Amino acid sequence: MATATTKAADYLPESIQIKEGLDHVRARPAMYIGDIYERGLHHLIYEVVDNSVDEAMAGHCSEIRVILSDDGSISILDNGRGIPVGLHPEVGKPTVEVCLTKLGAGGKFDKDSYKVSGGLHGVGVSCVNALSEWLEAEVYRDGKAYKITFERGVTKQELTTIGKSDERGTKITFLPDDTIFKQSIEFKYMIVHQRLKELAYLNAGLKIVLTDERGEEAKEEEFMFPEGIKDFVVELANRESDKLVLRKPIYLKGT
Ligand code: 0RA
Repeated sequence: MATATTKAADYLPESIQIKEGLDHVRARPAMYIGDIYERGLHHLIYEVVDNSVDEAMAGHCSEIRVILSDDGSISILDNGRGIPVGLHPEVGKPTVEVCLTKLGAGGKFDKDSYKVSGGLHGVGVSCVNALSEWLEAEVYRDGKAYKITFERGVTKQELTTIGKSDERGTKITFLPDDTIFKQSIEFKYMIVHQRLKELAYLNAGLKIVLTDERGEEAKEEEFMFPEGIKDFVVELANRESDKLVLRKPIYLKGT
């Protein structure tokens, strides 16, 4: 499909590979997100949130916000460094565009960075993009706000500066593609709640806020555990306090 923004870069081998990658995700979605039902639908969220958690584990992000919106879309915001916007040397496009379109480009390119990936995770935010009717990314860094938009993984509006900003971070908003998912594309509050709370327990001190703007009255919950896994053990103990053997959990830390 020719668009007004078609460029020479679109015909480079890198760009053709990107197109083939996204086509494969859409042809075989379950290979990437596990299934095309409720589990796979929610996997899209985890994929995006995991990138923000990585940024937190690298010590650059203290807060993640997840917002369920009335139109069925979801936004994931973090106060990390913001996905880089400069031109990617190999692809010749902004790095944020490469992260969101190239399979396996994921969040960071430095291999040493601490990643939460494992099992099905870490297939990358480009999979989420490919399986979304639309996706928008906003990056706040270097005193500016940038925005890029996609439809079913294909760049719709190239990266542009949308204004000045003193903020720092990344916001990703997407609407899952209902032609991919076999059942409802409605996110379930309790599924998201459970996952975000677990992530907060696993990342001591990280603040995760979940807001549900759908329906009559908005709902908001905040998860932040100063002592992380230790707080989790205390919560588990309190659930079955009658069977407690030890009052206080034994905590050991090392590498
Ligand atoms: C690549 C490099 C850098 C940050 C990120 C990716 C990054 C990715 C995501 C995805 C969601 N939130 C994110 N925040 C950051 C480091 C860039 C630098 O050195 O400034």
